[in-house]
Amino acid sequence: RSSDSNSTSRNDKEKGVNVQVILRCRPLSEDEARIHTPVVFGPASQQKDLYDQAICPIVFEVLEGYNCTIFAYGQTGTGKTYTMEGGARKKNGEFPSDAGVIPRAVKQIFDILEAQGAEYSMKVTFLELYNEEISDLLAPEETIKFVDEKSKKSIALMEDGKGSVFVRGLEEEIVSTANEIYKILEKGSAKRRTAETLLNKQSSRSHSIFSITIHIKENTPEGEEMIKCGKLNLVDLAGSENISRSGAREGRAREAGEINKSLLTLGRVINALVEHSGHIPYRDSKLTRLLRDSLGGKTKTCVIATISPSIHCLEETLSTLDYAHRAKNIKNKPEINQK
Ligand code: ADP
Ligand code: ZZD
Repeated sequence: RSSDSNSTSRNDKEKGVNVQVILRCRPLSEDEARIHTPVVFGPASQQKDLYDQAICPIVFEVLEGYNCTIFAYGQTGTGKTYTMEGGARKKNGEFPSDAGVIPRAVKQIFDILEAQGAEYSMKVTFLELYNEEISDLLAPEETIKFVDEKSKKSIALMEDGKGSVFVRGLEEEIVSTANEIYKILEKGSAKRRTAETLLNKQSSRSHSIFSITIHIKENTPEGEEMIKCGKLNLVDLAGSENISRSGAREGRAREAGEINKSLLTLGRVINALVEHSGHIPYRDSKLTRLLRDSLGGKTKTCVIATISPSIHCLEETLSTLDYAHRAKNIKNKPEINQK
């Protein structure tokens, strides 16, 4: 190209031009596809693909009596809520094709229990953690307005003396059908939105935890009665954008008070676990106290890291991949709960 027809070329000579780098991912070979358990779901993957291939086996384990936790981690706007909740419920009662992990897990649990003709009982909780404060998304209507004064006192993290943490005062709803849970989710979502508006919350900074506990009665071949208990925690984390790879991001984010203590501590707990440090700082945040057993404990844990394909998000994407890669090295020791 001639230099006078292109004004950048002079600039190019002075400032230099970056090497262009292109990344291309080929499809799986036939051999690879045969033994493949996918860990990367591309932009064209559907909610059903991710669920059937990665989440379905986890739900089976919950019904066998394991505690399991699924985290969604990533920058705001990359699809955490889409992955966990998905598209809204249809007015005609039809199951949405873009339903996410939570409604699909609920459906699968009831489908299996009904097919087995199992004797079971089930309860759910739904909470939000914002700025180190817990809100009960299932608490009766009135309390939301006083979330700052009242429920702060009634909701508290307590230790049971055996190292387990529970939320005192948290509403536990007993449920017996999938539809009941969908209604509860609807109620919880509405409440979350009200609280967000009322208290001027930025939703990308909150964590939500939806938990299902299932007790299943079974008879051993010896004719003895046995109770298996499984718990599934579904966690939609706050946006990871203000957490850098080294920990807290300096500068603007810090000044703006945007550092999310729980998310920051989660990262530190993961680092401490994979580096086998003596001290694991579980107690430094509510999130890590609540989910302690999912991080190096007896719970089976899965992290879904969500990323954007855009070049503008590259730095955050690398940070998320790095985080996911570290989380992969955590070793838990799952145990079946049975009595
Ligand atoms: P986050 O919870 O991480 O902030 P959202 O779940 O709100 O992100 O997703 C941001 C936007 O991108 C939403 O409009 C959502 O519907 C869309 N989206 C996210 N992931 C997908 C996906 N895998 N397929 C189609 N749309 C998606
Ligand atoms: N992501 C949708 C909610 C939203 O933000 O509106 S989808 C699923 C899990 C946790 C909370 C809500 C839901 C969701 C829903 C939709 C509409 C009203 C309430 C709840 C949902 C989707 C399909 C089946 C059941 C619930």
